[in-house]
Amino acid sequence: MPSIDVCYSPELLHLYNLKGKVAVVVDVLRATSSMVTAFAHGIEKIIPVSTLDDCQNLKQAGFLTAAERDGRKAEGFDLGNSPFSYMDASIQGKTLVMTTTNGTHAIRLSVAADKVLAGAFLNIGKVAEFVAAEGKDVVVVCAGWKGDFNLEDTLFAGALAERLKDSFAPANDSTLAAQHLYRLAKPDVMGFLANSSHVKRLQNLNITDDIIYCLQEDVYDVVPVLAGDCLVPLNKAAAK
Ligand code: 3SL
Repeated sequence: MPSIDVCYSPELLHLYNLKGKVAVVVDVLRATSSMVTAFAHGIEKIIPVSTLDDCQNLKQAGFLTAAERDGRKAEGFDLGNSPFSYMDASIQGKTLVMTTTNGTHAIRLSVAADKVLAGAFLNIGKVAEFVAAEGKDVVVVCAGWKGDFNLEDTLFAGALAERLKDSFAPANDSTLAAQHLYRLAKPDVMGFLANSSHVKRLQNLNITDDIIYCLQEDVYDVVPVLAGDCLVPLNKAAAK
C-alpha cells in the first residue's frame, strides 16, 4: 500500500526524499486556493516564482503578474493574492507569474517529486482522486509561514489523509497528528482556526471573506500540476 506523509514546513523538506513520489503543495490561506480559483476561471498557466525580483523581471517581459508579501499586495504588480481577484474574465487564456510569501516558494522547493500538485480545500476531492489513481507515495508539503508550522495547511493534510485512508497508509506520526486535528476541527473548521496565526493576521488586514471562501471543500474539479516551470491544469498536462 502506498503511504501519505506530511512535511509541516518547507524548512524540513531536506529531510524528505521526494523522488518517485507525488508532492501535494498546500497553502490554504491563500496561495494554492487562489491558484485553483484562477484555473477554474480560465487562466492558462501560472509560473510560480520565489522572489519579487523574478516576478518583476517577468513583468517586464510582458506577463501578467501577482505578488503578495505579508498578506498585502506588493507594489508594482497587477494582482495580489485574493482568490476573488481571479474570478475576472480578463484572466482567461493568460499566463500569470505569481510570487507569494510562502506558497510559491514551497512549490519551487518541491520540484524533485515525480509530480507536484497544488492542493487546497477547494479542490481536495480531485486531488485525492488523482493521487489514488497514481498509486505512488504522497508527501503533503505544507507551505506554513516563514518556516513555521501552521494549522490550516495541517488540516488540509489531515483531510487528504482521511479521504485516502482506505488505500494509503499513514507514513508516520506526522500524518496521524494531522488526521486527529482534522477530525477535531471538521465540525467547525473556521471556529477551530479562530486563534490561528494566519487567520488573525488576515483578519487584522480586514481579509475575512477570503478565509471563509478558502475553507470550502470540493468547489472546483481542477488540479494544477507542475509541467516544467509552469503550473497547468491536469487535463492540459496529460495532453503534453
Ligand atoms: O504565504 C503565502 O504564500 C500567502 O498565501 C500568504 S497570504 O494569505 O496571501 O497572506
